[in-house]
Amino acid sequence: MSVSVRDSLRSQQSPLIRKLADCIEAVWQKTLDLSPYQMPEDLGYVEGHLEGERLTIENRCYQTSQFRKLHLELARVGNALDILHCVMFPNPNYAIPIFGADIVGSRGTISAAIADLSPVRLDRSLPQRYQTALSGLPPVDFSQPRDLPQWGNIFSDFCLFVRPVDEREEALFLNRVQDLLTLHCQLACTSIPVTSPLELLQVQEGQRNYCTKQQQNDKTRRVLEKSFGPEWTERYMTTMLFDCVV
Ligand code: BLA
Repeated sequence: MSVSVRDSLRSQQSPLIRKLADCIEAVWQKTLDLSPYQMPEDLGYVEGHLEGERLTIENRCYQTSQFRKLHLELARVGNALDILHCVMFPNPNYAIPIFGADIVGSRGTISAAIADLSPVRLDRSLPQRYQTALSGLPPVDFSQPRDLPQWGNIFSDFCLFVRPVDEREEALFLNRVQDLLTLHCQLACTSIPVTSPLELLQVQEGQRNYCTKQQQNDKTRRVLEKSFGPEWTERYMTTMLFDCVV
């Protein structure tokens, strides 16, 4: 399936967001066999403005045999806030981590750039193949690392959460996410599905925990509630951003 690169919102966004969105789709297209994903009809393109500025959201979703949902979202609040959100939810019969990334930018600066391969195991460890591959990546150093919030105990020890201060750090972040993503797609494609009912349950529980914690991100919730109200936001966060299938 071919992926269109034409995108109205994307062309207006911060360079790092634009580049990462292009990069994510390019890696997906190169390494995975993408199929269409049926998203709720009214949630592909959304605009809202209850109070204050208009919030525009564009969603792209795909699926593959290893991933029940690949989700790339771009959002913009007025002319002030640019957001990229990406999550790759594995099918529950694959005991592989959840790739997630979020970038929040405002008027030319990026305040938050986060990317991780988050474990689904209860002990928060990554599969050995992932640990080995990730340990082989070159070290990265950012001048303004950020602290994770309390709900952020879902992330791995390899989680990157920074405020990139200049173009060099933005490029470093982009390169590192490209490495993480490429590595993940390659490892996912060669991973073997789990068959034991216990393992299946454990993966489901891990994915559910990931979604429940992400739904506690008040910063995301507040932005959405301002434009769409609490009910719509609850539905969006639990069906589109972090839906647990089980
Ligand atoms: C932070 N997310 C934020 C912030 C905003 C949003 C405004 C605060 C920025 C800052 O502290 O500088 C907003 N993010 C959004 C909105 C959407 C979105 C509106 O995705 C969607 C429409 N968040 C994710 C994913 C991860 C994630 C996949 O969606 C990680 C893989 C993490 N975002 C994340 C974290 C913070 C954040 C850890 C910091 C939260 C905090 O400091 O309290």
